[in-house]
Amino acid sequence: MKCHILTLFPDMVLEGLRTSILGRAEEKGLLSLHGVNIRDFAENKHNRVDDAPYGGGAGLVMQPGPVYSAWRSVAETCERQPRVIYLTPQGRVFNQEIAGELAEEEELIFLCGHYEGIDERVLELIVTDYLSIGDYVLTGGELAAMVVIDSVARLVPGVLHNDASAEIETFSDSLLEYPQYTRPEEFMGKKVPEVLLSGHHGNVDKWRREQSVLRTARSRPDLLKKAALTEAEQELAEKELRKTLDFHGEM
Ligand code: 6GU
Repeated sequence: MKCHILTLFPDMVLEGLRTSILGRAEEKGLLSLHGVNIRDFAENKHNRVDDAPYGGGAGLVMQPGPVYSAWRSVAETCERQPRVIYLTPQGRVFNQEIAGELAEEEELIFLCGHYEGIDERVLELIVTDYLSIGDYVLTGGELAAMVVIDSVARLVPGVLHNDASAEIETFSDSLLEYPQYTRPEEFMGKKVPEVLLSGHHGNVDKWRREQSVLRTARSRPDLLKKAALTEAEQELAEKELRKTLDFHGEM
């Protein structure tokens, strides 16, 4: 998979993403990250790419020309025109399902805005997808692009050592992950749950599944609606849910 990132801060995005697993994926040729500095396409000798908003108001708006030229410089190297993802709080809220959908693409272009945003006309011309990473405001799209690229790239076959681990964990079945333990067997007086030391895989799986259900009921009960639970698991979840409600004095 090839990701082009159009941004005023390519080093921030590339250094962040290359620090760990994605850096190794790039060395293995499974992933290619390409930063494009929008400032390199400035149309004046001061390298300015922003100006005051028409109609007045606070802040600066990124001009359409440099953004369009930066996109063209990538698009003209592509046989098929890649989707162009603009990171903005106005977008559709990103989730694991969208990550899975984007992971199918061969090539993607991410556009990061700064200041008060980007001139609407160039967005209308080049953007295919508007994505937000949640209901809070960031100073720019770079951190959001890093979040999206990280979660998409780890779904590309071979990027994770263990392909199964991409599937087992949180959200693939609408349940949160179970707790994990490693050595030592006792830490600060706290013991590893006995069942995990038993070597009985059936019991271990059963315990982990219960923990997933309990955790989801406790912290993300909204996810339970989508989870495929057995009748026993549903009862377990409801019992835990009632406990939590009692605790918060809501019943
Ligand atoms: Cl995608 N961009 C910015 N600037 N802020 C955000 C966001 C994106 N998602 C949540 N907040």
